Amino acid sequence: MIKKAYAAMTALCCLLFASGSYADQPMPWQATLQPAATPIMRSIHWFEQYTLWFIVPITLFVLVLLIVVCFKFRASANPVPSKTSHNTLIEIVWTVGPVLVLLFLAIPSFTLLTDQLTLPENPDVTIKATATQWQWNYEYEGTGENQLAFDSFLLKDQDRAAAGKEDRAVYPRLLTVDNELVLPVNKTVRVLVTAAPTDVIHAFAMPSFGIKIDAVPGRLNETWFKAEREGLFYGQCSELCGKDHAFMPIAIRVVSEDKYKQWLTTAAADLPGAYKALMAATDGPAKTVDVADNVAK
Ligand SMILES: [Cu+2]
Repeated sequence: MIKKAYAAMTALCCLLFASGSYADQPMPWQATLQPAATPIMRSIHWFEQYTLWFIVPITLFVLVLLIVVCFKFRASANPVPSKTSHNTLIEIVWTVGPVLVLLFLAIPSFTLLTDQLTLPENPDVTIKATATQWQWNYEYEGTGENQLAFDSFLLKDQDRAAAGKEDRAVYPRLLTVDNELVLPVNKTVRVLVTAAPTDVIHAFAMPSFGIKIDAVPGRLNETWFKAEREGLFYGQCSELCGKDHAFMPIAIRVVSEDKYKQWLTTAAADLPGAYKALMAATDGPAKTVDVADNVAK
């Protein structure tokens, strides 16, 4: 029931956001999680709300107890304190109560963790993200001429015009990159994450997808996601990695499978050209309609 209501709210949020020129990114004064774009993130939204049903009443209950004790048992009102040291009933209640609460939290929590960490058997696309101080390198699965790999840097202000990324609502400061990761919608994507051999630890994180995983030199971590709507999604390196840690954003452009395939074929030979063609096809009014359609389905 709560899950359904929450899914409806999330869908409504997506519709509202889809009506303007908007990419999935942090908003000013945002206090909640970003709208979900994957089933895992939807579960995280649900789990957050579910946990609050325990946290809020318990916090209020403890607060009330403290206030009652402060007034009822203060020295002036209660000069001779009770010397009771044991009460079997109370001890059973305060042991069994927390055990039950922890069980109710642990079971959905471990289920969610297992879903997050269990890689789907046959991913549709595999990519590798390698972090270096301070940029990301993305490699697409493939060999020979189809091999595609490129660096993704924070886009400098002076390069915005040339890249066609002057609309700061869609291409925000400190989150916009020169080369986005382009991936198909409704497909399972496996992400291999590591850092360059002599580098430091970074982390690959995409809030709307509910993924965050360390990029460790000499070690290959795996995660996965299935984006359910098209759009431009922003994340950041999430492990303090040095002076430019705040300047190595992650941008993922989720597009239809056709557009993805077109981009992939062109990108190996002409990366800037492939982005230009893709942006012409996805940015502007066309994108707004696409996203709204997706949510409606
Ligand atoms: Cu980093």
